[in-house]
Amino acid sequence: MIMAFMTSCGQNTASKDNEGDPDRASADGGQDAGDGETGNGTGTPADSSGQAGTDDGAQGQAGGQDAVFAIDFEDRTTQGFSGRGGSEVLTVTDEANVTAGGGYSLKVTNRSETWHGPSLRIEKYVEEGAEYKFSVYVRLIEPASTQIILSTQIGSGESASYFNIAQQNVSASAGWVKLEGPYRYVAAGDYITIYVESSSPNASFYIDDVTAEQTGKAVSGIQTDLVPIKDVYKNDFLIGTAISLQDTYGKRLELLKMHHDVVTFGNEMKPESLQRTKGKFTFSTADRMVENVQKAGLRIHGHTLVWHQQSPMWMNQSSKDVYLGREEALENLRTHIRTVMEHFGDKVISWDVVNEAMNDNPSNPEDWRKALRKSPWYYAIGDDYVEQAFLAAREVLDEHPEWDIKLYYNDYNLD
Ligand SMILES: [Ca+2]
Repeated sequence: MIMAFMTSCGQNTASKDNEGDPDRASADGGQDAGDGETGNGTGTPADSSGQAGTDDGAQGQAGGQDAVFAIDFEDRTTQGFSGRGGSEVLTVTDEANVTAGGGYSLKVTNRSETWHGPSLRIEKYVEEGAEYKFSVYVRLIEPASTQIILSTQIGSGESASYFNIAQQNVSASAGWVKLEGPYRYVAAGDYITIYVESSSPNASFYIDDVTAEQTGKAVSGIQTDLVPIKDVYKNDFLIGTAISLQDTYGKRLELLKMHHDVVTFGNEMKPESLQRTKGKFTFSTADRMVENVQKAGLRIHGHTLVWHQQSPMWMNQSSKDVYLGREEALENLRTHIRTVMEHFGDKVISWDVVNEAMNDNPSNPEDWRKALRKSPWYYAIGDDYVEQAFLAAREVLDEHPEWDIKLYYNDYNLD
């Protein structure tokens, strides 16, 4: 069976404590880097102060009458921003500024997790169904470079969803860099934030001129006078796409159902989503998605049982760069695979058993051992961890001959 998965621009999925969906981040890496270098949309203090002499300073960076908010820290308060993790230190400072005619920005220090960063509650600004364009200027202090991500969180606790709005590789020497992107709030609610995080857990940075403007009204319905994509290819392969919780409701679900045969979850079945703490499985969000899409008649491809990212450290490490022994790591691997597969049973038609175990563009693809990514699983178990994962998954299937589930290895950039 062949499945074609399509992802749509601007719908990167992000997890709370990861640099977004690394599947997507990898694929988009070149493009992101390009954005940062073209100068298109990026700003520098010189650019902004240059405009200050002629523009009305009150207009700020918001740009136009659709502005929802424009935050510049010129009142010397944090203007509603708070630390996402609670331990971050947010300081309004005159050390840096990007606002035309202004002098202050928000300095973010003492981060210790990738998902830490300044966060702003915005639910009072968000109209369900409408699209907004967000932008923020970021100036990296340290390390020398990292990926900075502007994201939005919808909902809180276990039902929260996370989406990347914009992401860019930023260097400290680049000065102020503008991150900008759109997001349409198909589902809203009583807890929505935008926040800035980074792939380096300890990065410090300034932010300034945080703006939002409404760029699109609520969508009234889906276009139904089209031939569904799944019908066009019904004799060739299944049509699938990656989704998150909010795609399993309302018009988004109608659109999914119209064009697709199968879906996979961007983050909600990844190891850190299902077993962040050893022995404590958290299936509630994934279960809700399974129920919603199955009611709509969609099939599900499970993603992913074993991966080197978005997996909790306890699975294969005792501390940073210290790896568990082979037997302990194997037991963790097998327990996770078995528990997850038995939980979802034949609600899925297939699983990505192992994801992205190979290096990008390996120099000698003939030598698969040397091409293996030096990941925590590799260090803890050895170069047969991929095989061991498939054996563990096969064992579960052998105990359930009534299930018709295919096992896949998933990767990219191996041509
Ligand atoms: Ca400012």
